[in-house]
Amino acid sequence: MHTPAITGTGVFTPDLTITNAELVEAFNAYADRFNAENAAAIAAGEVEAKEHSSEEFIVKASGIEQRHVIDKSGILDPAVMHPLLRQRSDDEPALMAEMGVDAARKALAAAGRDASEVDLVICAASNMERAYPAVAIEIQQLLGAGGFAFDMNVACSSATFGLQAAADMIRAGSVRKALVVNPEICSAHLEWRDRDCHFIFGDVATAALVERAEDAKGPSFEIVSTRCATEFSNNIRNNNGFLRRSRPDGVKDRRDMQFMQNGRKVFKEVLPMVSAHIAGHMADDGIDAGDLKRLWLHQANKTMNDFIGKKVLGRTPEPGEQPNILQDYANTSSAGSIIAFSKYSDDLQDGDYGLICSFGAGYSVGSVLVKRHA
Ligand code: CO8
Repeated sequence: MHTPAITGTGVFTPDLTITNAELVEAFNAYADRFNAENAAAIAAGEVEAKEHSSEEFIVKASGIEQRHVIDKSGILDPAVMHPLLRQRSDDEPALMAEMGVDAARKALAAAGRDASEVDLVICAASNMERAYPAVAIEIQQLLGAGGFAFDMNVACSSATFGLQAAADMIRAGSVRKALVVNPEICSAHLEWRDRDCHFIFGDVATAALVERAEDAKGPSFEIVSTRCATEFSNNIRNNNGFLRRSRPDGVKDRRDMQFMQNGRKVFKEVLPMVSAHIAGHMADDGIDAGDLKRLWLHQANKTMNDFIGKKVLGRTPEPGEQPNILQDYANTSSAGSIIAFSKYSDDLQDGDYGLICSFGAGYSVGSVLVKRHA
């Protein structure tokens, strides 16, 4: 058996940002337009009027201040309200592949490795822009990596589940160097016309290189252990899929083809699940709260993270112990905890322990216990 380690990470951040002020202005213009167009139906009680969104609510309920997006013009146009992304020919790189390759190259550079040394690419994300061929295989080809590649989807937990799969294969010896890539184009499956969720998501891509610990050229994070768990729930759901054409109702613009959630229920049900999951993982590995130097949590909601941090450490985390990036990136699904890990891990000292944890649709929760080797 071999010991796996994360030796490099990379983040692709789209240049464009949408502030809460821009988002709310566009949403409210859309709502006014919708209400004017549907005035008679609203007056007859057949259609519900759209209420305004508010910046204060967004910051208070989520902690999100802005989000990065691939396209901003369509999202902020009250007549469009979704990103406008150019149709690419089959000979061009897919958008997810392009974003993933950027993050992967940064992870390889951080580890001092060449893509030709990689023998596994996992593209782990909450939605794939096509059914097949796997986006991971395109990333493998664009990078010039060897071995094999496959896609996987566990929604917000895709990255940690991908890290577990890569770490287990490195342990067993079936691969030697694995890239886990998480391109998340959340803006394309978010319903920007729904004020309950229009502020939640942003776009990004992350990547992590996992190698045998003995191969690390510089500082690394040994993957001490991983733990994944799932429990079926309809509270976060997207019904888009290949059966769409076969549905007898013929409705093209169904609400359930985009992201849907019962946010309150998710909040209440996922919090205890995650806290118990982390506590169980740490207890089985003999790690006390006092041993844990950092928590890189899924970036969905600041209050949620404050609660989990307090529960896991048994006290309010010191600034920096549980870094949040959601104020700048919003929820980027599986990429969130990896952005936090990538940006806030260099200062850990030799022998320090930290824990990456994701949670979300499924429900799913994944944790990765790491140990710094400086
Ligand atoms: N502006 C003003 N008021 C608003 C707005 C708004 N934008 N939105 C809602 N309100 C109103 C509501 O209508 C409600 O009014 P009333 O009390 O009259 O009914 C009131 O404000 C309170 O609303 P909520 O109860 O919904 O507010 P919460 O405090 O619960 O906050 C959150 C809402 C932020 C959504 C919160 O519940 C939350 O964060 N929940 C957990 C969410 C979560 O972690 N989800 C995980 C999803 S991510 C995942 O798994 C990946 C899926 C795949 C990726 C998809 C990419 C698109």
